[in-house]
Amino acid sequence: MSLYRAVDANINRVCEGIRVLEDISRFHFENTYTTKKLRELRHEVRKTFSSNELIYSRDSSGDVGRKISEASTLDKKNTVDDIIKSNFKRAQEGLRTIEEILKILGNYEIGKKYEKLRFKSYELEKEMIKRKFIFKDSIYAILGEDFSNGKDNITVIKELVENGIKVIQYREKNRDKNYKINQCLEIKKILKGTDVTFIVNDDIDIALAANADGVHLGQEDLKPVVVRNLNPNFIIGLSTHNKKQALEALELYYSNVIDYIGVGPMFDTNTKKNIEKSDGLNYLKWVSENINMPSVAIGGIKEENIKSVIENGGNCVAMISELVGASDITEKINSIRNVFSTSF
Ligand code: 3NM
Repeated sequence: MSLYRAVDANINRVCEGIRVLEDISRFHFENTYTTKKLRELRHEVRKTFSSNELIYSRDSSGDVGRKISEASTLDKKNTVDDIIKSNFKRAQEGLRTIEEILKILGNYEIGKKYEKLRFKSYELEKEMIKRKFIFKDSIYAILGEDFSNGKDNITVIKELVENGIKVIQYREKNRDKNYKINQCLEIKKILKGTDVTFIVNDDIDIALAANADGVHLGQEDLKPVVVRNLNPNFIIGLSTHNKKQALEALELYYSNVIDYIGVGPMFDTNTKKNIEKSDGLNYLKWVSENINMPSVAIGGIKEENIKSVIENGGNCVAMISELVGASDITEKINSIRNVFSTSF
């Protein structure tokens, strides 16, 4: 009987932990995918084992752990990350207890089901940490030596990191693979120990070899699902230029194939060759109202027009020439941040 009490207490503990994560995912990150997955997990934890023994054994006022827990300050947390980590830990430890006890109470198969749920929670933890990347900052920087006034990518990336840029994409259209892989390996060394997300444009082989955090794909590149199968942990971005592509992308997001979309071009740009036209700011506005997934506006974005991007629903802007081509990158980043902080 007393062991059923531990199972009952732990089912509640696990569900409470998952509920906290669900709310962070829903209200803080506004991430439909992880919110849905967490809710499913919580329901499974509740319904996988139900027995009258659980109700009969319940005695929370006589619980010896309660006084210890009320007096403890070990549950003090400072950041959202702390809350995420500790609640996953709480859920996983609780699932482990449930699993072990059920196995010795003649419910071996159900214990195995809880074991599976514990593994699911490890996967979700990775997802949740990975998927919040796009919300870390409003600026998504893209490298390109053809646009950086003679500076090489290594020099530029150091300046970007020093100025707190959190997402950086490597995009070189006119270099050979060896040049690119060597630069990406060097960039990975520079980024070691930082919380900067490193994305490689188009080249899956280079992204894999350099152990990048993800890849950004165009509509003509390898299909996102193929890339997802190559690496379940990649952050995968996809460029979109019209409503049809955005709706297709949303399906891919819901099925966990891609993580975010590029929305563009917003304005005229000479940076990308053979660019597919879009309805610019109108397209962005439609995306912000209809496509519930992380997105980043791109194409011809400059300090002077960022305000109009924000007014049309953009909350993250990707830039090449305006950033890497700036005569003073630090000053440029500060001015752009200033537009953001005065526009919301
Ligand atoms: N993709 P700049 S526009 C790489 O619309 C790229 O998908 C676009 O460079 C798209 O900031 C673009 O210098 C070029 O205009 C962005």
